[in-house]
Amino acid sequence: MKFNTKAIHSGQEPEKRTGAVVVPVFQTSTYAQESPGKHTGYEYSRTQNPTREALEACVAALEGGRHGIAFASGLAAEDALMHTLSAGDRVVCSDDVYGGTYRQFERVFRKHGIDFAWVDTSVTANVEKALEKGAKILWIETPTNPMLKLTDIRAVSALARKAGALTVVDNTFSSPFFQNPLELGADVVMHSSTKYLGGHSDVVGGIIIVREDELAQRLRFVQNAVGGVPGPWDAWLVLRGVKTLGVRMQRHFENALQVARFLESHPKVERVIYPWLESHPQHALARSQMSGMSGMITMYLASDLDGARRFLEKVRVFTLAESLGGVESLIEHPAIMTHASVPPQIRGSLGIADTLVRLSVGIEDVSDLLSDLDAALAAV
Ligand code: P1T
Repeated sequence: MKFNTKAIHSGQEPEKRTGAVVVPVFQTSTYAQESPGKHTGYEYSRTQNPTREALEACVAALEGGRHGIAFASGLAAEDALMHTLSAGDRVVCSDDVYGGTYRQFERVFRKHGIDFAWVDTSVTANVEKALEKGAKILWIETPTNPMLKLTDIRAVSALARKAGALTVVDNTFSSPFFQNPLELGADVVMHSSTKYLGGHSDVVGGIIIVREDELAQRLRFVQNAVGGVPGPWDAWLVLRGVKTLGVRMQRHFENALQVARFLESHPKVERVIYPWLESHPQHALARSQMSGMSGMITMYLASDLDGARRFLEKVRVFTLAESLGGVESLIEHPAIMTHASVPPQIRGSLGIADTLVRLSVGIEDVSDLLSDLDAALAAV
């Protein structure tokens, strides 16, 4: 089966008792047992829930994995992966990641004895060097949030395998429609399903996809033992979103490419970063490991913080808000908003400057997006 067919059918057989075509919301915390320990396979909703299972099976199929394990947020999914480690373990990690990922690793797990080495994984040689000291996990975000740097998934997964480390890819910025890390050699894919998977900015969620049964079992154990599960309604909302993932991503891509080209030619914009522009330094890598790009664009304004503020206050079709990946276009200021939890010095070294603006291009009519940006750029 191809992508859109899987998105609509995987894990979503008509319900057995009534034939309901849409997977029902099993809004129940517990399940009746016939005799102690004699049950239908469902005991308690933290442990098993049919709505959540449908979502897990569907996204696993989209990523080419065998197991999906869903969580209440992207950060809860990351937390579960970190809980498979022990004190003394080391993680080699992309230096440019979502601010909340940095905060969780540095401020929650470091004090439990996990060591994090932050490296620019867009340079494969840096990864090779960092793995020399050993690691349990190589954690990459590609494209990164917010600088849209890419890591060569094939190359670094092979290095990690040799070093005995698992490769985890945060695939949130691509979605499974444009990039499938497991097929490129990674061991684990993680998504904030709050973003493209859900697609409508109405639910927070996270999911992990793996191929190996043993690793899946360890993660299932953490899902149940730690308990960061999504409720059935939230699982249902993400599953509904996933059905249209393919058509939405195509439109995000079309719109974003036009917006990126428009911004690149605009005198108030100093530099546009979008992996599908020929000007992106890793455009060739983008074409070799992705089949297209989402609606995420980053740009430097030819201005200062005040100019950036005026621009962000002036947009009308774009909404000034954190998050991304919904049908509506969003825009934000990483240094003040999504990456405020990254220390200023590190932000500076990554390029997260006061004039940096991040766009999540939605699926509206692109002419309205272009005129909105043009009008707001006049205020810069
Ligand atoms: O917000 P949550 O569902 O917990 O997911 C965290 C997360 C993980 N990975 C990436 C790449 C992300 O972008 C995020 C969340 N990011 C935002 C809220 C944001 O505006 O960038």
